[in-house]
Amino acid sequence: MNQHERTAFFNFLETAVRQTDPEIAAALGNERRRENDGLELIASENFVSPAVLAAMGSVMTNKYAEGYPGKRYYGGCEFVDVAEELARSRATQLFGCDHVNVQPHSGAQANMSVYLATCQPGDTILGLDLAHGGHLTHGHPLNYSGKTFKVVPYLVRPDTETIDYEALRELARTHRPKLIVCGASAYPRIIDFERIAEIAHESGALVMADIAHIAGMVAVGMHPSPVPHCEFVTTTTHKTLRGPRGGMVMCRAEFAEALDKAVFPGVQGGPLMHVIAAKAVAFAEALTPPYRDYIAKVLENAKTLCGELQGLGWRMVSGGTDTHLMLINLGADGISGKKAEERLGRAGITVNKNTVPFDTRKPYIGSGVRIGTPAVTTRGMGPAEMKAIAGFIDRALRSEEEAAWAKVKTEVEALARAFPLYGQA
Ligand code: DSN
Repeated sequence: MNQHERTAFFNFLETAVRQTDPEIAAALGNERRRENDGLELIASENFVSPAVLAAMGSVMTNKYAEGYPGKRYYGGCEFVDVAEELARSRATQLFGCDHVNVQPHSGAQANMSVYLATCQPGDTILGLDLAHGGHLTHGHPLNYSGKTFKVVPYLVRPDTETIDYEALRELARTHRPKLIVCGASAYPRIIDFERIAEIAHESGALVMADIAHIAGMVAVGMHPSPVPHCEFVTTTTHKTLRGPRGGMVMCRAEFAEALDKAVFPGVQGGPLMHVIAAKAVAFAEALTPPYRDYIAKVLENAKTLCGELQGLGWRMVSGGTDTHLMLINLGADGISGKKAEERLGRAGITVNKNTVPFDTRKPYIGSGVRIGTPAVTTRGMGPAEMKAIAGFIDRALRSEEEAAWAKVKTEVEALARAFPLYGQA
């Protein structure tokens, strides 16, 4: 689509909504403008293509299709079956897995399905601690995973702030878990899935790798794949994969039946067929050479942005990044992550506060901010823009006055508008 067609497409969508619901139409228009005019640096966010968006906003939202292609509990599924089969075969091709279930509505439900397929309530699981980069669904006490299972968290090393694989081995030997969960939400380094699988298997555990953040890199071979080593691999589809908001699970052939039963009827009812159609579109996009180039640029941009921030005096967790994300450690005496998120927000830069390893602040406050390059790279930004963005972040974080943030915001908007999104001028 060229710029003119994009503008017409998005205006049409908003006009269609405006005729029945002007309030939601206004919110949609404002969100489109917010996305266009600001710098989106939340590491888990991205901008989908018009094709993905169109598939999501399609007639397949109307269809009930409990079950799986060729074996549904409702009639009239012949075309949604086509969508799900395409999503499955493309995902299998993308990741080289034996089996995939593309129905999970989210990453949380993908993970829940694996727990249901492998564990009983009260079983022991090991997961990376939330403050050390893990995820709520990897065993946090407030999450179903922490409430249902006996969870033993593992940590990063205090010196390198990278996963302490030897301590993990000791925990596995001591606790004999049913499942070791690996993968992370806020971890900037390569994860050695092969080593974790070896640790798990030596203590009789299964392994689930949650690659929600790094799926794009795994798909194009720019991060080692867990698929040959781990029994289960879960992901979301909307982060680096740049598809619709949703989840999926890959597994070895021997677990296919148990997994499919865990997703439906175990965890979910009717699948979101419009989202599954959009997943198929995103996977087709991810199988093309331009997507590979995109991921290479995401990584290059992350390295550049991280290096520039370090040059400006900011301390980065683990001393750098191998991935699409980085974490600034603001320090126990510095401004909190919450305050940093607010300051950057006033300057038109969207990030999220985050805990850092061994944080003394609570998660809602945190001592860090997480920054990622997938969304700005989708807009076409490169190393020159990363250098400018590092300067904006530095100025916004060090300022204490509204006028200073407003000045940065003007510059942020000028940069953002030079890389228009979704047909905006
Ligand atoms: N909320 C996601 C993230 O930002 O990493 C994980 O669920």
